[in-house]
Amino acid sequence: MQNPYTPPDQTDLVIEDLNIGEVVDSIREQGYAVVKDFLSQPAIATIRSAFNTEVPITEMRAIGTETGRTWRAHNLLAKTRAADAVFLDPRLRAVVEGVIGKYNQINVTTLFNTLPGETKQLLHQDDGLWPIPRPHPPFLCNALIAFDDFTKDNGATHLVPYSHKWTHPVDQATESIQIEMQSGSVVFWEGGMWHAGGANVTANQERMGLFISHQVSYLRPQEIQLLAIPPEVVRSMPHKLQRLVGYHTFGIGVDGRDPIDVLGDGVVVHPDARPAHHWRRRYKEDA
Ligand SMILES: O=C(O)CCC(=O)C(=O)O
Repeated sequence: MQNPYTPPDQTDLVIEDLNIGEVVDSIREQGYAVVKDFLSQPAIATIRSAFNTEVPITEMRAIGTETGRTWRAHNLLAKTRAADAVFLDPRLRAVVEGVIGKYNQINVTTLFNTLPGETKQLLHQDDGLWPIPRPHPPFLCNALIAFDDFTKDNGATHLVPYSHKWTHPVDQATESIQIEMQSGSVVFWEGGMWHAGGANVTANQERMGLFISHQVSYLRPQEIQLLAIPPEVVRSMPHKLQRLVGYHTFGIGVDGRDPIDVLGDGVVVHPDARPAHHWRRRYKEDA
């Protein structure tokens, strides 16, 4: 029997003119892929406006930086519905499925704003949080969508191609490439890829991006979606998004019930369950 976590073959899959097989192959082989014009400018403008008004943002030190020039907002699905369509975009869904398999869920959702004066981050691997010996199959698939143009000067992401297959830690001086891309484009990378946010050496150009990380559904997410998004907010989400934030059965579900039904009625006890003395009595009566 095939392992259900094995990603499907998407060689011939094309969605909205995007050759999913090529993107997935590139992520699996070289560790990353860039898709130009993934979001249209009107879509970017709408989401940006919602992010500016609905989503509080705060200073958060990025890995290896001390300047306070990185602003972030985490847990976006709890705060706005403006980007739901991005999470459900069939191209994103297919790429994630191609890299880590169909049983996947959301790991982290973040707005990154790298401000002028920010320094380069340390090279790191996002999947290093889970202490799984390398080499291992891909279990994390990341996407960073450019809201501003990403340039070498304003902090375009550094990637070390092919490093997702390495089993040794890298030296911080390891050569990297910077992913320059225009607003609306996306860079995907496999979770084992060594990468770093770049330095923003401009005087006045912010570098805003939407980061979406997915993982296999049997791992604990870095940002616990089940806790971070209040149930009343989850109830207002599209059904597919509810599944993606963790309301999926895992083994037996919740007392045999689908977690989405439990979300709906709050009942966490199986309808046939009774206190033990009830069953003992029945058992004795039957004997
Ligand atoms: O902002 C980027 O380009 C990458 C950010 C990143 O890897 C991080 O903050 O951990």
